[in-house]
Amino acid sequence: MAGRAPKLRRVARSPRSLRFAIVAARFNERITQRLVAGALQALRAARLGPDAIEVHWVPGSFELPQAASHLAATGRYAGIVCVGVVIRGQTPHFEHIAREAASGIRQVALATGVPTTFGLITALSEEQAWERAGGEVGNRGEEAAEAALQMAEWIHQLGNDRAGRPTRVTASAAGDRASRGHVTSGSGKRASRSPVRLSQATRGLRRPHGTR
Ligand code: DLZ
Repeated sequence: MAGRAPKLRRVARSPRSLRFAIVAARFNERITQRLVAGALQALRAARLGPDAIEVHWVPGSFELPQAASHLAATGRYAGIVCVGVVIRGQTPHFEHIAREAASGIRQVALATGVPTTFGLITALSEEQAWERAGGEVGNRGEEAAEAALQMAEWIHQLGNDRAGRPTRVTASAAGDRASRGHVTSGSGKRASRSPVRLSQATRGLRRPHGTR
């Protein structure tokens, strides 16, 4: 059985100030549209502001990392969701595109610090792709949007900026973080009011869901 991503119930920081981008590959566009719809549904469920979600289209999945990199460089986005559909053809093209898209998206996330998530379907057939675009095996776009929301919230709770630098370094900030349960006490126990959503998310990620 295929796995499902855990749902984020709500976003902790003022959601109206957050902006997310979806980058979508036009290749296999009818299926990708379903991934975009899934991603939009997840982001809208987080009650973001009215202009907080943008959709950018690129020719194919190979172009997703470059587009994500440009978007991340603007500094405007709390998260970027990449969606595309790569279906195995007669040649190794499929593998090159899938591999470059995956590693490029990871590089954007690591280099910029902006959560940039992988909502690609890599399928052996069109039928298998439809199953992962809102069919029996979930919606990879929706799951990638959930992941972007969770990562954006987690980075914010760490108190780091997107480049990984602490934004709040004063003693009061440290105390503030401790009181909200983001650090452990000297005894190694977690401070009393731990962030529920993050622990829920982490627990969900550890739960065995079977293989994809
Ligand atoms: C060329 C190509 C092929 C054969 N297959 C796919 C695919 O299954 N999914 C996809 O998103 N894009 C495909 N492309 C297009 C490439 O991603 C890219 O747009 C072109 O190679 C131009 O760089």
